[in-house]
Amino acid sequence: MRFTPPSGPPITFRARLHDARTATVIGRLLGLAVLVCFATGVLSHCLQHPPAWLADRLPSRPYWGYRLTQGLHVAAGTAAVPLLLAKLWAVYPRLFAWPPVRSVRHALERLSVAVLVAAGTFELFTGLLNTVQWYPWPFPFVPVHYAVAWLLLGAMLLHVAVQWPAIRGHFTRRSPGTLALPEADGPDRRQLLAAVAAGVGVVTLTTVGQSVTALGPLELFGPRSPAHGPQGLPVNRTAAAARVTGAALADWRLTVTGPRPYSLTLEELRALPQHEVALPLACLEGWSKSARWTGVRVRDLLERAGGGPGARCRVVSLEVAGAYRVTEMGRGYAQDPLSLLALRLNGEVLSLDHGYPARIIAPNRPGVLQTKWVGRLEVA
Ligand SMILES: Nc1nc2c(c(=O)[nH]1)N[C@H]1C(S)=C(S)[C@@H](COP(=O)(O)O)O[C@H]1N2
Ligand SMILES: [Mo]
Repeated sequence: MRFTPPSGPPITFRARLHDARTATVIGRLLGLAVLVCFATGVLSHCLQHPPAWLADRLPSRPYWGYRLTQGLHVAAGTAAVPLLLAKLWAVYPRLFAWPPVRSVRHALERLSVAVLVAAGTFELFTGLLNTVQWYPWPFPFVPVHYAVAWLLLGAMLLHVAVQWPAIRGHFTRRSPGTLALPEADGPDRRQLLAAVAAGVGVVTLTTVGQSVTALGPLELFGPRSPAHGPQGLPVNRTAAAARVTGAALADWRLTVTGPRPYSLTLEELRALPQHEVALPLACLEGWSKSARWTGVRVRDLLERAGGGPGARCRVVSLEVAGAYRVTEMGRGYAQDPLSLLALRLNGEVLSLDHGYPARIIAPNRPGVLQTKWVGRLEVA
């Protein structure tokens, strides 16, 4: 490819590795990763902020569903980082094509590429920093990451539509476009793709241990590794950060409001029928870990307050302020026998950081909704 700047000698890029075939091979993997991130991200968003008509229909099974989809979300996003870098590298000579704008169609095409690159970089960058719990920006992560995802999807679909002739010509080894390339380009491309594959492999293996317990030993990002933290579980928000102190808990009672409101001391709660479940805690930042929880079924507590078989509830934490102080529990979750107001974790009384004296644990749910330091349940 040749680029003639307005002044000075022309620059020639070697076509090999900056050709359409390389861009297509990397692009379709990147596209796949983006689609996986998009689908799992929209799902995660629906579980956290369901529209009213959906709230009571959300399925609480399979109990490992969110652990799987959010693990995929973060793994696909992480793998997309080396893919995006390789893709940009493969196509960057085109950014210097001259003249910069040849027609209205060409101008639109370049604009869509600019949006695509910006949105893609933004999503991967913010997502990656989110997985290490670092928020060095002035906007709220979740709504902005979600909104830009739609922009990215739109720009990607437009890009595929505009580039369709080139993509189709290079999609498979037998595509007519491929045959026109010099034989000598083959080994170079294979080396490049092997390097990209190695990059994807390394970032995946060193991060996926945060949700695939068997690969935990390969995890390189210790602070978030599920092996760390009291009682074998990491802690995102500590009791100190939530300003839940021993003093506030001294005369703790669980209040349940509804047609027949009541309140219970911790002793009285412990005297109710206890159930043990094995459920994962799956944080949307990417780590997840299964644990044994013991406590009282949410549906039993709601029933006692006069909530019928279709009862749902609102969960209110003792936490003074915070995005997850109040959470909603739709009917599907509230009535699932696996949903507990847990008092014990892995055989021990909950530690303060894990939500002592009582916390919610329910199947197929984002970690942000597994409310800690529960003070009140409101039957609706
Ligand atoms: N009240 C309250 N509960 C909360 C949170 C919170 O900020 N406040 N954080 C949630 C998040 S984001 C996660 S991932 C889990 C983590 O639970 P753990 O700290 O016991 O591992 O708790 C959830 N429960
Ligand atoms: Mo979380």
